[in-house]
Parts: sequence; structure tokens; C-alpha cells
Amino acid sequence: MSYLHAVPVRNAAGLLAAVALAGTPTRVPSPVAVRATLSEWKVELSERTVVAGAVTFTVTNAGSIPHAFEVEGQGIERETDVVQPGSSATLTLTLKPGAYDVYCPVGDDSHKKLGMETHLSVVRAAGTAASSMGYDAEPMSRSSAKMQAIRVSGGGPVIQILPGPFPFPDSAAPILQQFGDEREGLESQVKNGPYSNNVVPITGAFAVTAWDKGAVRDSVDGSAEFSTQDGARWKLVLDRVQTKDVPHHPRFGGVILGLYYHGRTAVHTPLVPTINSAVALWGVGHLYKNGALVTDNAMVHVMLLSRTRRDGDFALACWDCSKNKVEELQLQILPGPGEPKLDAPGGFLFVNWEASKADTYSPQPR
Ligand SMILES: [Cu+2]
Repeated sequence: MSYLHAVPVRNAAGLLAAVALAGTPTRVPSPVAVRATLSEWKVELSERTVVAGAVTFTVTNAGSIPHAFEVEGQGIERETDVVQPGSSATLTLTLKPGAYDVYCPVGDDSHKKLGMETHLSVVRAAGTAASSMGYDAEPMSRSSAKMQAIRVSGGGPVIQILPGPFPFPDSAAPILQQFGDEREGLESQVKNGPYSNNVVPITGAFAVTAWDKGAVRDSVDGSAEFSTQDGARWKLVLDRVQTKDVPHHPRFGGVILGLYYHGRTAVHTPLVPTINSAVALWGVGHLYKNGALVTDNAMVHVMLLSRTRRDGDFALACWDCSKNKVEELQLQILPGPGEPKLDAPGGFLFVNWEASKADTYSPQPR
């Protein structure tokens, strides 16, 4: 399972802290027990505040994909191995007073960014010197403070990706094993997926701005115009961000800036390369073909990500593309829920701008 995430060697500081504390108490109290439950996409603790000393975390993965459990703070950084769905692990640490970050480290912190993060306060035992004041307070909610925006302009070669066989079936196989009930649906994508090497050059423009303001207040503004290989002229006007669950993308949560995902990260579909994205969102848009309205409910996926396709024939070029330059702007358009397929090959539109530019900024609250 090590391909899920590289496990860094992090134990030195934690061991030192444990050794230093071990000399102080004359009696050895039994460890405090804390239950931790992992699922998509949260970490729940049975206790948010514990007394300093030995703490045993019993970690259960109640989710449907592999997770892990990490405690970080006060010089300690320790994690469990990957915990498979339905399995448990334990982690015993000696914690000194202070605030700790508790999260899932899978996928280069992708799971953490999707919400698998909480906090633990460790306080001194009653009767020992300092009071517990100052340790109980939760850190100020970061989501209320943070507001970020990104402006993206499509540039470089424009390509339309047509349906065709997925080119990575062998390397995807071990990842598919972990997807349980979802596996069958994913395997059908391997044979005729939207991520094929059946690519044609087209023309068009796309500019989009997205605001990350927290789970339900995200917003998006943008439009695209392009002519597909069959000569049709398409226009998309983005209306709003989709924050509800969509198949294979549970709890997508609107606009996400800066995330490693797909492939080996176990976030969202495993059937496309591991990438680093500057922005990813699902939205709803108005779609026109040759000037006539097709739907007001087009499902739209926009992502600016590490380049996945090579120059020349624009075939998929890597399984782990996360170190490539972030310049590929992907636009996927699907019919709204319950609507007929789009009048395009495969029933969907998938267009990439291969050398796109973006800038992020922190707008003033409106
Ligand atoms: Cu996780």
C-alpha cells in the first residue's frame, strides 16, 4: 500500500519528546483512551481535550477508501500505517500540554484539505502547576478568515478529447482493487472512458474566475466558446458552483484551490493520473450550440492542473504528473441530471487548453 503516499521519516522529534517526559512521573498512569473515526471527509475524536501523558488513539476507518491518522504538534509528528476501510489501528503517544493538529495524511494532505482535520487540546492534570487556561480554545476558524480567488485564462493548443480506450489499464488495476462497489463502474470507463488518447485539435477561448470562500459560499464566473471537430459552435456560460455530491466525487465542496488528487491519492477517480491542481470545481452552466440554448443545467468540471499530455499528439504522458507545470486547463461539460446526452461524440464535451495562465489573489470581502 505504500504507493498511496510516501511515508516520511518523522519519528525523531516524537521519540525525543517521549524520552524527556518519561523521567518525570513517579507513578505510571494508564493511558488516556481516545477513539478516532475516519471517513470521507472528516476525522472525529471521542475527546477534544485530554490530560497530558500517555494517550492511546484507537483509530477506525468507517469510510470507503483507505485513510491514515496523524498527530502533529509540540514537536511530535506521528502517524499510523494506512488503515483499510472497516479496519482499525492504535497509536500510543506521550503528549505534553498544548494544541495538536489531528488529520489524515493520505494523498500529500489532499484528504486533510477535503476536511479530514481536527484539533486536540492537551492540558495539565489538575493539581499540577499551570492551569489549563489557554489550551481549550479552538484556533480561530480558518475558513472564516480565508478568502481566495483565482483567475485563469486558457492558452496554448486547444484540443478536444473524444471517447476511446483508457490508456492506463495495467497501472490502474491495483488502485481499482480498493474501490469495492465502485469498481465495476470505473472498469467500464477503462474501455471507453473520457480520458482517451483520441484527441483532435480545435479552436476556442475560455476564461474563468473562481472564489474559495468556504464550503457553501464559493462562486464562479466565466465563459467558454469553442468550435468542435464536427464544426459545431459551442458556448458555455458558468452560472454557479455545484456543492452537492456527484457520482465518484463525494463531498466535493465547491471550489478547491491547490490540491494533489486523482490516481494514487485515493481522492476522486483513480482512473486518471495523479496531478496537482491550482483550482478544481464542479459547477452548473448555460450551454448553447450554434446559438441555440441546449440546457441551463449543464454539469461543468473545471480544473487547472499539472500538464498530463505531451506536445505533438497530446497523448496522456504520465501516471504521476504531479510534478509537471500547472498549465493544463480542462473543461468538461456533461448533461444535467436526468437530461439527454449532449449531441457530441460520447455525449460529452471535454476540451483542454494546454498552456494556460493563472493568478491567485486575496480579494476584499464583499
Ligand atoms: Cu484519508
